[in-house]
Amino acid sequence: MILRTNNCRLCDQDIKSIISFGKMPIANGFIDKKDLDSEYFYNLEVAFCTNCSLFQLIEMPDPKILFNQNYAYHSGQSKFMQSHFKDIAKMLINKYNLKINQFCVEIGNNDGGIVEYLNELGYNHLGVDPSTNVYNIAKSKGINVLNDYFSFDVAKKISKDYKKADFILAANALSHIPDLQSVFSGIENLLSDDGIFITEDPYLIDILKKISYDQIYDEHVYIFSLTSMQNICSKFGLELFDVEHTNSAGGSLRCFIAKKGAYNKTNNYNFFFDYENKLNLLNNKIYVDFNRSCKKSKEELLKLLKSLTNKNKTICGYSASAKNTTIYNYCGIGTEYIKFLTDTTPIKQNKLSPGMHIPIYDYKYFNENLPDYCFLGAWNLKEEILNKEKNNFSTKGKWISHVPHVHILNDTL
Ligand code: JHZ
Ligand code: SAH
Repeated sequence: MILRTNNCRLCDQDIKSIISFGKMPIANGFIDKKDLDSEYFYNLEVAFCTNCSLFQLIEMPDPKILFNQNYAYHSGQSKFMQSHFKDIAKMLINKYNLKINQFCVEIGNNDGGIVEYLNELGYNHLGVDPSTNVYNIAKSKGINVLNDYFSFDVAKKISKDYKKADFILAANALSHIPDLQSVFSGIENLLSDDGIFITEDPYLIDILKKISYDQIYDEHVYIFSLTSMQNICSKFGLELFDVEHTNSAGGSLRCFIAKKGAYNKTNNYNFFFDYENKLNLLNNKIYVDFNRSCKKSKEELLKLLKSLTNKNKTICGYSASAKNTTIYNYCGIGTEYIKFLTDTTPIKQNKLSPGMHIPIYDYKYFNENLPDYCFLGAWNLKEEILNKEKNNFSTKGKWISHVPHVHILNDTL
């Protein structure tokens, strides 16, 4: 089933379409050859609300099609994400003086998450994730987990079965839940009177400035800014009072939210508020420029891949990230340019990439078939990957990245 909206999913006002990426498969829908006939497609198109500025998908598949027993993204595959989650746990302990009897709930903790570290340190916690395969991995680590979609009803049940939460946490999860009414009224219900909800997702301004249009795909039904997040909170008796910019997921906004009036707004909040006001997120211009830049990025990537292929250079994609599904399908990049993708996640291996059907192999295959060029599919993990490859692929071949513009690393095009 496809969830389509013609009005803002928050305030029901007019939305303005920004860019249509065309027919798109499920971003994490890595597929077996035998299932190709039943591959699922929807129309990937983004819009912004002319009233509250919320950047959102017009169409998306039902979350049950995306998040289930076969969910392919496992955060445990990245050391960077692990240390990022550890840092959030440390922040709760050092900045907020987290006490052993306080209760932390994480929405979308996947195969571990922030609660993995809270569990190791003996703190009272609960993770909530609907994808059964990653839920099982988290459970096997001894983490307290609930296999469900966080919603108003689930929040009420947690309040009843456990207690009100002192902290609710989410990383790359809130932007994945279309029903804002249910999720935010659930947060308001579950949060204690002086509790804090800390959530981080890719930041709209990073995406617009880095032309990282690959962050736009079915799972990211919303791409938040401080402005749109505050507009959401204000409808549910909540208030955003502090923000931090983090380098996770290619540039994210970490939002600190509480019951209205519970905390004073910080200098950081005021700084980002002024910054976004100057950018004017209700003005079409910034999105028209983005649309033009996306088209240019597509043309330049195709031009580079064509010219390397004409010179008989071999190219592979390093990682089979969800983001790459948007790039490969929007640009029309298949095996004529990219021979294979390599990814460390077992569930993605020996399958085909969504839509363009590029084969995905493990690291051993990559090592035995080192190409001349690697497209850095997980550019957000550039440091971790380049460090891992400095004595391997990087000694033989070159890296291609499209962020913030198409280039070969350390080369001028
Ligand atoms: P990576 C996913 O996006 C989906 P993706 C989701 N919607 C989201 O918001 C973010 O995550 C948080 C592999 N890898 O992080 C592992 C290697 O092969 O860019 C991953 O499959 N070798 C929830 O999929 C992929 O790369 C390595 O050495 O765009 C990275 O995916 C390393 C470090 C990773 O997220
Ligand atoms: N927090 C991790 C995982 C992000 S993947 C990280 O930052 O790496 C997004 C996760 O959100 C998936 O595990 C998915 O199953 C989960 N998710 C999707 N909808 C959800 C919902 N309604 N409630 C809780 N989790 C949800």
